[in-house]
This record gives sequence, C-alpha cells and structure tokens, in this order.
Amino acid sequence: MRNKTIKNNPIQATKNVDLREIVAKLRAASSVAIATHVSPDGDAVGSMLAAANLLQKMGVPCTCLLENPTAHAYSWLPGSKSIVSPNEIPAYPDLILLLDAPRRDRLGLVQDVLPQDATLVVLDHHVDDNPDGDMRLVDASYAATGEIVAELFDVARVPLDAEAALCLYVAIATDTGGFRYASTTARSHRLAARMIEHGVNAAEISQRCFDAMSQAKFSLMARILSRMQFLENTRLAYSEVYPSDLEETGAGAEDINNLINLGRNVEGVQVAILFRGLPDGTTKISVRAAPEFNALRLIVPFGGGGHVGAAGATLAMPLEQARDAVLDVARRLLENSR
Ligand SMILES: [Mn+2]
Repeated sequence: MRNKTIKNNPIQATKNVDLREIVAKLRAASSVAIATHVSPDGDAVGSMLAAANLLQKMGVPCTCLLENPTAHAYSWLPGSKSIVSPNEIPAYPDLILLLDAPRRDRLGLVQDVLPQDATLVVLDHHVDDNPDGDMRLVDASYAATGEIVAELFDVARVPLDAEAALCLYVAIATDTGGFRYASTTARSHRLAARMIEHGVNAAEISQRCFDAMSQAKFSLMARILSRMQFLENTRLAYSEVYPSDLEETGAGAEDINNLINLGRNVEGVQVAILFRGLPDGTTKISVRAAPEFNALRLIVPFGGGGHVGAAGATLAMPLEQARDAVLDVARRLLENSR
C-alpha cells in the first residue's frame, strides 16, 4: 500500500526518515525501479548496482534504469549489464528508489517512464533546498550515496558479498576523489576498510578509476589544458570544450568528468570552471572550488546544484554567453571574499 499520509503532509515529507523505515518500505514493495542522475558517475552507478544486489537478496524484484545504460565509465562493475534503458522498463513499479539525485528532474528520459503514483524513496547526499520523495534520507554529511546504501545492508541485516563490496567501494572512492576530498570522513574509511575485507583490490580500483585513460581522453585533456585561462590574479581558472573536440579526439562525454580539477589544482586558484558547449546550443558548466570558495553560491543562481566543492549546471544559452554570465558572477563572488 502506498503511504498517502506522508505524500500529502508537507511537514512530514520534508523530514529525513530512519533507514529502518526505508528498509521496511523496500521490503513491502512488489517491484522497485532504481534510478539515478544523468551522466552517471561512480557513486551513481555503484550505488545503483549495490542497491539492486541488496533488493535481490531481500527477494524484492527490481530494475535499474539509465537514460543510456552503456554510456558511462563503470560498465565493468558487476551487474551493470542488467541496467536497462527507459523503453525497456518491464512493468510499472510500485516503488521508485532514487539514488544520488535529490529530485526526479535530474533523471533525463528515465523520468518520463516512471509512474507518478509510485512511492518515491530518495537516498542522496547532495545539498538541495527542496528534495523530492515520499520518504527520504538526503544528508550532505555522507561523502557518497554509496555510504548510505552500505548502511542499508546493515539495517536490512543482509551480509555484503564481494560484488556489492566492489560497487560500494567504487561509489565511495570516486565521490571522495580517492579519499582526498574534504567530504572524506572516518566513516568513508571505515566502510572502505570493510569493502577491502570483502576482497576489493584498492590498488587495482585506483588505477582503473583515477589513472587509466584512453588515448582519446588524453587528447581531450591536452585541449582543455591548452585552453585554460587564469583570471583575477590566478584565483579563477576556466577552460572550454566544444562539440568538435569530441568528434576530433574520439573522446566521449564521460571523459570530460573531473578534467576541470586540473585547473583547480593550480596554486592560488579558488574556483575553476569548465564550459562545455553542447550541439543543441546549450552549455554545461562544471565548477570545482577550493575550501575558501563556495561553488553552490556560483551555481545555484544558474539553476544548478551539487556540493560546495563541486557543482554543475546546464544553461539554456550558447557557450560564449554562458561564459560571460558565469565569469561575471564568479568575479563578483571573488571580489566580495577578498
Ligand atoms: Mn554522489
């Protein structure tokens, strides 16, 4: 039965619930659709596959959905072949488990196939003023959604297996930048240690997630580096990607992730911005910030979201216009922080 009381009560609906309530809700479901944000990263895919592993062990039928099930860098994770595209959704699910995204509008085409009347359960760690969900745990103190999913296993008293451990390790390792970002906590390390006890090879995962790259990605990286501009006494860095870059280098959109970190790592840089012009005339922006700059203060006015250190948005304007608008706001924020 769907819990209409929670759905119709805005006061209750804004609160996080205990994971025990979420496990009970999952157990009672007859069919679960698992969804995550577009351009899925390691946390999105890892959390999704680990949650599917958990639901299977609980005996709850589930389906993982992605707008494009193969266009991400984590197809080597166990279970990833079971991810289907929106048009392959098998039957109308009575529960939607939304992971690593606070709202349905982050799902791309998957949003269109999900029934409006299914119970929506959201597990996420992004900062959001108005998250969706009939029932949710949205808590930015978690370094990765994978950490929340790991706790779900414990609450459900389902033991981790090697496959779930690998998915969860990748989720936590990638969202903490290899346990280096400010979001990394003792909990992140404790969970990672448990995953290693379940057979995860930390060195192999590091190489795979952080170091290895295709020659196409290397070529794309060279272009982004050569276009990097430094403004405001090297406190602001930005670079650009054009649709022709992907065609000419053979790199995929997933290869662009995190290349803007290269700008942020330069001494003195407080904020680095990558502008990516899309073929439809819109512009994606990715922001990485040092601790003294809040990326959300730059991104939220443009309708984006994320974290204080890493955030993004898509602007309905061409690259040059987006660049002028965003750099203008970034400059003002830097002036006020002086
Ligand atoms: Mn995440």
